[in-house]
Amino acid sequence: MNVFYNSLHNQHRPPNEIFDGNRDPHQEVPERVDQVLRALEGTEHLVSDAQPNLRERQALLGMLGQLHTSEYLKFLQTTNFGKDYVYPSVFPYRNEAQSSAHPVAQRGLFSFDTYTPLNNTTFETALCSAYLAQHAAIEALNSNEVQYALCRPPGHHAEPAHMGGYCYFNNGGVATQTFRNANQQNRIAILDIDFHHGNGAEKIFGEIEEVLTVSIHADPNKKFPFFSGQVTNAYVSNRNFPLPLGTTNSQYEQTLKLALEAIRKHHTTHLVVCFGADTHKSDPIGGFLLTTDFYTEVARQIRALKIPTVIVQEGGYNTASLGENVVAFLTGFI
Ligand code: SP5
Ligand code: ZN
Repeated sequence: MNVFYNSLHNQHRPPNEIFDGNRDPHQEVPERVDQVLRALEGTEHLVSDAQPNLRERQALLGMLGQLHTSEYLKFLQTTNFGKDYVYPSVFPYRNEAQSSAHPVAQRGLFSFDTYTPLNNTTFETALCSAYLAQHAAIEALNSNEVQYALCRPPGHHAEPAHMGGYCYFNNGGVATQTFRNANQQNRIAILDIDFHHGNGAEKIFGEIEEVLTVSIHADPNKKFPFFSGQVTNAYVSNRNFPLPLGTTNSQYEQTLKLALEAIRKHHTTHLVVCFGADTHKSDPIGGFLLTTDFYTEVARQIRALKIPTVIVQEGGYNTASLGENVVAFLTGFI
């Protein structure tokens, strides 16, 4: 399988996330990608460093404009955040009718948490991460073979006008939009199997019938992002499958079958899998009990759909097991 990564990902290196008033070490570290690359050594997968040229950059920026608001993109692209990471601290008090150009106000306006800091490298690394998803989708269209975008920073929490959950641009959305733009008849499903709810895709595509967003995730009463991911919601083309903390392989598999059934019923022509290994039993911020071998089985069941597929990397924070978990997952597709 083709694996696309960005060798400059390690410029994105926020030292801390602010949790409960504490500066905790940031979980979304460069070592994550390094460990995956190491685990891929000695496998048959074809790893390449994929950087956008000038024309591809322009195309990608245009596509990001179909997913995110121009205000949000302009904020990320043109603000001088400086070398040290800055954090939002004041959020709109349910009143976006009045705004302020003050940097503190702007950071709060475009964020929904204090886990997702900004500096002068953020726009570029997030752009290069999103490019991997676009490039993988183009390859999938050309080859009909499954492709893997080793994205970092991740994307599935990024909303039209908000960063959050370590995410800035919605990478899975970029892959989806690439499939949509290729042919208006394409019917896409996003299957989000990160531990956390895929709020970004739900918000971006929830009203678009031909894009089905499906997410299997931890009960949002207990886990981030808290404010979305319940079974019942107002979207027309969306299925949410919240699961309790402590979910095991066999419990997860039952839910996966339902999710795949929904994807079949949608008459899906193209699939985007947002894969997070934070469902693993060893994950420091997760809470499911999935095992490494089980990821191969999950992948086999997804592959049985026989739909052109792009896999986009999301979370997974145990750097010691992330590599083997990714390899286990990819193994199920070959
Ligand atoms: C892409 C992705 O998986 N984003 C997940 C973001 C969730 N962040 C939650 C961070 C809270 C963990 N801190 C717990 C510290 C307890 N002392
Ligand atoms: Zn996650």
